[in-house]
Amino acid sequence: MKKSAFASITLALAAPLLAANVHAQAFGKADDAVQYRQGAFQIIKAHFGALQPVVKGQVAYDQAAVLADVEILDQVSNLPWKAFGPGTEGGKARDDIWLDEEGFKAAQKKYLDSLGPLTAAAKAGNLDQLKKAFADTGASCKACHDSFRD
Ligand code: ASC
Repeated sequence: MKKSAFASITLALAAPLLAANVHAQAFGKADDAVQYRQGAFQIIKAHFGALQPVVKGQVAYDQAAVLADVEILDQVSNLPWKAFGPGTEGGKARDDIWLDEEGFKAAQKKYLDSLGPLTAAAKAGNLDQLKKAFADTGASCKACHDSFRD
């Protein structure tokens, strides 16, 4: 084998490993990526969960408080996805995340898209609208968990 061919085959084989390494590098190590995304989901859970007693009518509807929670959701919901890079398997993540990247992306999009109506409802101060949007967002959480989380 010619030296150049050997070099390009070596590079082709090593490239995915390098990519994984570079990605993990952004978080120091793979476990940092797992902790990062779990941390983001904890924040999401806390602020989505805070809406639950409101839509169930267990606490008084406070438009400003709801909007504050939803605005945090809007921000933090952008964070976890880039921490699912190659070589970051672990936590409760199923391998399907890496085997079905399109499906995982579609599930992310469904969730992120659901935040539009949730935000609109929170801004409008309309509790009925909020209930509907909350249910839709919750359904998108569940759908993703059912397919991609252990
Ligand atoms: C939550 C939460 C989830 C979702 C999901 C919706 O409040 O922590 O994981 O809603 O249970 O079905």
